[in-house]
Amino acid sequence: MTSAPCMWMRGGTSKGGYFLSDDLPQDAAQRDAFLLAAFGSPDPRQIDGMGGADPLTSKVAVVKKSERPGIDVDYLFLQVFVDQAIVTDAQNCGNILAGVGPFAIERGLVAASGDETSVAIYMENTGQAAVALVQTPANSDGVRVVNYTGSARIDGVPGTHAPVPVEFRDTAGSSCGALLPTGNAFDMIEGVACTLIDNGMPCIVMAAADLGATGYETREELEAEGFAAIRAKIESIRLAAGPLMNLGDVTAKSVPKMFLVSPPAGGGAINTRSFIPHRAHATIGVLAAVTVATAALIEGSPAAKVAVIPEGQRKTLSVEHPTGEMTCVLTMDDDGAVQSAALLRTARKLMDGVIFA
Ligand code: NQM
Repeated sequence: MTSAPCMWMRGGTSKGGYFLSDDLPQDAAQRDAFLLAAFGSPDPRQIDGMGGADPLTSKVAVVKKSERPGIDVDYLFLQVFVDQAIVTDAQNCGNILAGVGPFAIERGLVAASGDETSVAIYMENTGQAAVALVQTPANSDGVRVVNYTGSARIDGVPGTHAPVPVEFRDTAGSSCGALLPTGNAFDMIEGVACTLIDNGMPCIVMAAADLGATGYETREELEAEGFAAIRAKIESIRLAAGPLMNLGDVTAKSVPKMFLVSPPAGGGAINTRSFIPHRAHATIGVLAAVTVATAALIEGSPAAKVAVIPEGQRKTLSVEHPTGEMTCVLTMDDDGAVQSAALLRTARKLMDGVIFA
């Protein structure tokens, strides 16, 4: 296969290619070879392909109509590594998820049903569901179409766009089998207190101060030579923690994500810097934000020690990141476990055409 129909979209603070499942090779090895060639990987500049030379812009959504009860579409997320010949389905992506509802309506997999269309999405990577609300007003011909313009603003994206609120339920243990795969609020790894946690994204949460960081560095500072020793320590913690999180050898995997947390600096609940897992994130992952916010609620954890948590069974937690914040609304059950998480994203159609490998 040398070409395929593809829509290029921004989903939240990420960007990538959205494909109908039928438009890609069904054999995973052939599909991955096609995507590597189409994105221009492996190459740090991805000069011979469509990838944006950054893990946040080298992403794929594969979407199909679902046969599952109560679900509209199935979404498989694929991370195309930039500088290695790897395409992995070992993680989910809540930012790219924000474009899946609009894409499904654009491609006719879901009929627009009112001014807002609810799209129930099964996330194949983790076997869990999310519901996205997409604006679908009628145009001058009376036809309902996806609207991308509006006044919703998310940090990390210039301007304002139509809101795409997304709700997740039952995300605990999405990839690790349990919220806390070791059963502990924290484990000591290489002398650092680490919460090994998965509420939608496998993450390791550590106090920035325990690693000799402030936690308020810019993305550039986190990726600079002066931070190399801390990055090396973070990677050796990650490799040691992978098997403890039921993820096996994570050398060539994009999970777990690595979090440095510190007290909020902008009136939020907690401040974060993340490695995904080698490049520093420009903002924060969606499911990663849900997971870190959940870590902040675990008594005795490094995150709880620096977080400012409001009272109540429904908590609005502003998770600060290098270029702003992401607000997560967590609803807890009577036992204090997080039952659902809601977040605001936006998405935009950038290009619709044919991609060549
Ligand atoms: O955690 C980047 C992103 C992500 C993942 C990454 C994400 C999530 O910001 O749900 O969205 O962690 O590789 O797109």
